[in-house]
Amino acid sequence: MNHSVRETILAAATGVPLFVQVYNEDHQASREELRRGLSARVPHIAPKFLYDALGSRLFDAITELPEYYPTRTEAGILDAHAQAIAAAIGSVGSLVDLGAASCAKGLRLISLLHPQRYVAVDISVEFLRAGLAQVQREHPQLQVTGVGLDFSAALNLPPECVQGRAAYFYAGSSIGNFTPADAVPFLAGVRAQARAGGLLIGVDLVKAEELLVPAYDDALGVTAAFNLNLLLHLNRLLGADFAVRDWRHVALFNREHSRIEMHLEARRTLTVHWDGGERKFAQGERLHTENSYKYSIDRFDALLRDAGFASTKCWTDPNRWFALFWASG
Ligand code: AVJ
Repeated sequence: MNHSVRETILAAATGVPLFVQVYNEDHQASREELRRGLSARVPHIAPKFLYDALGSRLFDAITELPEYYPTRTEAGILDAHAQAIAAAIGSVGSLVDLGAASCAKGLRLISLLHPQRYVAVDISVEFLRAGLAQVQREHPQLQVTGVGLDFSAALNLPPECVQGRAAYFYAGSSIGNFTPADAVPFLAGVRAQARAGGLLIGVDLVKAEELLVPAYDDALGVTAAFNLNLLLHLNRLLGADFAVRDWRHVALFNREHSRIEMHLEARRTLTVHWDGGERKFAQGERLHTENSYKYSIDRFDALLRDAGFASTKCWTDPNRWFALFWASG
């Protein structure tokens, strides 16, 4: 980040949201990553590529589906235990919302914690504009900053963005996109930045397959559209020629790894071409597009402690479908 951006952040005023695209995506590097994934023995694409402009809207629609319990269950936990959660977190100068998207959950926490500054982070700063305008309307005195940043590898947030004691918020069980082995260093990085503050994190819990699988394979086909839309994004990024109708959405629960997997399965034998390469897919062959790990409360608590957090508190819903942890120390 250059000098003038640092000064802009330091001078952040109240009343007008400030927007910063910290990490201008290295398109060459992401194209290389995509080509490698498509050419691998088991073809795979990282889930962050699900979130182009349409993908982000489709994900928003997913959160309203009757089968997709995580978003509303997490909101219910936050409502039911609001006072206890606020007391555990204590007073904060900054609320840092990781993967803030529409900022709907951030708004709930702002009302609960009364920070001076709200820092919303998402892979593209464009996705934050509408949500942050709403936040600023409802809280005119709040310092509002939107940061466009791909933090799927590591959270390299400019330290200038965060002032005072900070609560980091990672909602919706997005931590489930990391393998447990990768989640530990990521969480350790958040802990290092949070220092005297801490992390409020939502985690989806292991439950019956009859509840898990429909949440990722809904009757309306919105999740199928969300998954298939990845192909349109790949066509644009790579100059590829994926035909959406040649592919089928597959969601399954892999019990051995305790994760939902999303795949795209070729309906017929076909060859996909892209700038500088191609790959043949046999009928039934799959492209792996997402993992969504499901935890037990004890297992996730152990993961937080492996990441270095000394103290954890946990709240859950009556069905024990979802958990919210406050990790600090
Ligand atoms: C945004 C990663 C939390 O894993 O439940 C929803 C993404 N994928 N439906 C999840 C998702 C398909 C979601 N996270």
